[in-house]
Amino acid sequence: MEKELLVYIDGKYYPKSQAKVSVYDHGLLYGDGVFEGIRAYNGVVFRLKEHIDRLYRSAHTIMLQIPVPKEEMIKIVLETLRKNNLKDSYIRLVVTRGVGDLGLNPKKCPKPTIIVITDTIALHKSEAKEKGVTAMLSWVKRDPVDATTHEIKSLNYLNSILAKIEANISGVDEAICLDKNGFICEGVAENIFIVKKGKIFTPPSYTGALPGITAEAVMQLARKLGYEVIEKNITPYELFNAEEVFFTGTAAEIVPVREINKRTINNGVPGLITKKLMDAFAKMVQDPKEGIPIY
Ligand code: PXG
Repeated sequence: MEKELLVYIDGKYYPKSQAKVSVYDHGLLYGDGVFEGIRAYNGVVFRLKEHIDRLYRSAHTIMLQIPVPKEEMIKIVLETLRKNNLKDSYIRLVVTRGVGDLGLNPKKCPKPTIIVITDTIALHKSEAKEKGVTAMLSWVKRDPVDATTHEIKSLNYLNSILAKIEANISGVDEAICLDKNGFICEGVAENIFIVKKGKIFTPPSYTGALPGITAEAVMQLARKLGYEVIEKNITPYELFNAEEVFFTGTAAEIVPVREINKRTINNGVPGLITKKLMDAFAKMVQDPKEGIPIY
């Protein structure tokens, strides 16, 4: 039998089938917690420091005191990967408010729960990357910046899940959320970019989008390749008429969008700039300088 993956919970390692948290954990009861989705490529954890920084910013915003310093958290992630002999991996780092009673007051939770899941990830190129995906604008507005904003990578993902359900029942691959003013915000777990007259545009974080680590890397790559990248409000009209549209995210990497609400983008094929960025990104993630080595 294949050996079970080990999961880190609060200083101990448990086989996947026995990796459990209390039903009194406020991460479960109230979605009170923060997380990161991270990837390792060929023995290097891509932009791990940036992910850890973002985790601590999310925690700081919700006044969750992570009980270990950042350097220790990096060590925990690397150690979990080593325990599982992983070189290419999907890493899920979760810090919940911890165990409390059946009231939402976080004061009742003395100790946050730290969970590190490192699992395998399929690396082969999917059809989505070659042909592009279909998407729709969802009726579900992104949580506003003066509420449970997605700038915080919290355990509250119902906003994204509602949008994803709409995509599922409509038979398209992905959903795109608008902000409360009607501007384009982001995909359910991806940032969004459009190309217009050779320039690249993406919504600013004040639409309530997560400041994506892949998006940041892609903006750096695009500028290096000589493209202008501009953060500005994007209307649905601009999206429908864009020359190219693509998503970025840790899980998605870069994915071209070929159709939105039945409007074809770029004749339904991935655009040139999108493809250039996909190639550059595929090289970037293999660069040891872009992350922290596991071994
Ligand atoms: N927006 C939102 C709302 C996200 O959740 C992104 C943008 C892209 O950010 P990064 O930093 O990944 O480029 C995300 C990322 C999962 C999973 O398992 C979710 C994300 C990333 C990885 C895994 O659901 N969300």
